[in-house]
Amino acid sequence: MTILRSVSLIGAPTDIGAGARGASMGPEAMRVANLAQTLEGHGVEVVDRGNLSGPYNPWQPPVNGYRHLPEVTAWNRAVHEAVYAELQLGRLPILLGGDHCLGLGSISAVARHCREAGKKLRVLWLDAHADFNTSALTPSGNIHGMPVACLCGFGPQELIEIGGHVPAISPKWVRQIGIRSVDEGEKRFVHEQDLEVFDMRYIDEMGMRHTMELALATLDANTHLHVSFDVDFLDPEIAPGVGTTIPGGPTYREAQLCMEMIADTGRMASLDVMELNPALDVRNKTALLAVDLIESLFGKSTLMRK
Ligand code: HAR
Ligand code: MN
Ligand code: MN
Ligand code: MN
Repeated sequence: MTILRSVSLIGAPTDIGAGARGASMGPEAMRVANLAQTLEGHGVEVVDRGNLSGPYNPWQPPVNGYRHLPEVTAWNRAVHEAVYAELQLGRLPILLGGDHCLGLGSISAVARHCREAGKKLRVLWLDAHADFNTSALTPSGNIHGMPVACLCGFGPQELIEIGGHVPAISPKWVRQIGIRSVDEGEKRFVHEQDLEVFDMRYIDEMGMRHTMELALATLDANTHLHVSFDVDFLDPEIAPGVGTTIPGGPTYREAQLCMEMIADTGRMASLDVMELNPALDVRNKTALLAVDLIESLFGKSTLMRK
């Protein structure tokens, strides 16, 4: 196992791409839930780089199918540079969102790093949503519903070119897990682009173990594994602190197994923790749960293994 043991926390306190306010408080809630200290307890060296800054949320309606496109672009540029810098230092960046539009800045940086280092990339997208909308398909204009499409080259020029290479990634590198809310047009586009989606129906029928075996298959020593964890992946009964709760998500045990199987690969080299919304949480329980699951991602398990 070669889990990177030097982690950098990067806070991105904004809800610029979301449909509800409050994800801007996510990074601080993760700190209050003792993320750094908890990882240190597992032998991980942690540096907290503090928070990035960017434009405030003007809370405007969509323009040509996008809400806050200039502000979303500025935030994603800041995230891209910060994540890229940590990867160049050989560290494992944990992006603390912030809404999921910032997955674009983060993953474009990971893709750039991999391109330059001659590495393969696998992206695990843990989410209730496919986040594969375009300006023509979106019902809301909220850009947190679009980052996967933008990464694959479908979106406004200023967003798709953030990593300097269009498209930043191929849909073939992505595995989506936990999906249970996809808009009508988005659904057609997911099929057209042949995204590999393990939706909740699949997890119900085949189980989380089989799902993760497939999602993690064919990783090799030269693969960089990026995990983009949208907290609304989890069932809202256990994780109410998100802006877009969708019932019927993974249980506590299913989520733990998912994280433990990722840890077992030893390949995770970057992580996003997105959409945590403390304004909607109950006594910070969703942040505490996220910390608990991140511990498992870093190899905590009930008993000693191997
Ligand atoms: N699909 C819906 C839209 O585009 C909702 C997207 C919500 N996305 C997130 N992140 N919360 O996954 O508006
Ligand atoms: Mn590297
Ligand atoms: Mn998402
Ligand atoms: Mn989501």
